[in-house]
Amino acid sequence: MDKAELLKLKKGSAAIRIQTLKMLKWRRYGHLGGAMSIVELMSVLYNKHLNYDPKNPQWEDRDYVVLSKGHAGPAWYSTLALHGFFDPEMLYTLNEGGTKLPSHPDRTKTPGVDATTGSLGQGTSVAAGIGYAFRLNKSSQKVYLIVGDGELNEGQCWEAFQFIAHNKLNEVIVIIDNNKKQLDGPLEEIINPFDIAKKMEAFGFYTIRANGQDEEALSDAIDEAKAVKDSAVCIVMDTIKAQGVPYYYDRSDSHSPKFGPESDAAIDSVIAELQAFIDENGGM
Ligand SMILES: Cc1ncc(C[n+]2csc(CCOP(=O)(O)OP(=O)(O)O)c2C)c(N)n1
Ligand SMILES: [Mg+2]
Repeated sequence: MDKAELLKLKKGSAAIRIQTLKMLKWRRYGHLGGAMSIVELMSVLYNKHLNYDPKNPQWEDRDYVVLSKGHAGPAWYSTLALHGFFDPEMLYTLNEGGTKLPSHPDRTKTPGVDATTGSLGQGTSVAAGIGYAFRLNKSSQKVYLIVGDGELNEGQCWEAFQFIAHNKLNEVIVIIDNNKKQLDGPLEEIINPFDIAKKMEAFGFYTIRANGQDEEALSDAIDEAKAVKDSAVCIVMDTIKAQGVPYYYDRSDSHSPKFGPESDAAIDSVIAELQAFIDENGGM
């Protein structure tokens, strides 16, 4: 990847992280941990890999995104706003009565959202159905399915994965956010998923591992996934819960904190650093 393209992706991640943190801080609570770990992925998808038209979100030939770990909605909303789907001011209605931005995505409310999610597991079946429709239509569209590692506790994921693998449904690009934690602690302590990549391989997936903090590695993994023929395909993305906000790395409330003076200061310093990075590199 050339330097200019990589810089665009990195600035894109910085802008999404800033916007998401500002929105959550304004709301005073929210799913910070799982939103932060998909920021780089969102930048790589919306700045490079997805086919979409923000002025026509229902464009027939678009690629789809299914955020099965729906609680990470705020990172997706920031991404959609920054990419022209709606006015960024709308972000400051997150979770309010009557909002178009409920904490978990709703396809009937938000431009750019194609699947209603939040009840973990269900998005996997929705994406399998969308991918199968692409297959029946002989379409080259893709659906990017983003699944949490804790979400894999849901049996429905494995039913959908069997269907995807059986049909060699490479229209679905399964991306597992392996941030090693779920709502109330480390996966290993709650329900150990063991080796997720090996499991996906055993289920019949061509499986790629990628560093989910590294835009270039993620983009290469998506290129590799798109090129796979005659097999289901999965990217296991290695991330950190609350990625980019070190204050939360060792805290037990990283999943969905309520903010106070100490966390406000930590978040403000992350925002300032990221904004300086953008400004030093020619702005957005
Ligand atoms: C069916 C269902 N059960 C429980 C929940 C409550 N819940 C929301 S997020 C979460 C943890 C998810 O962990 P993970 O998939 O690892 O998400 P991430 O670490 O990316 O935030 C749980 C249990 C839910 N949303 N849906
Ligand atoms: Mg997790």
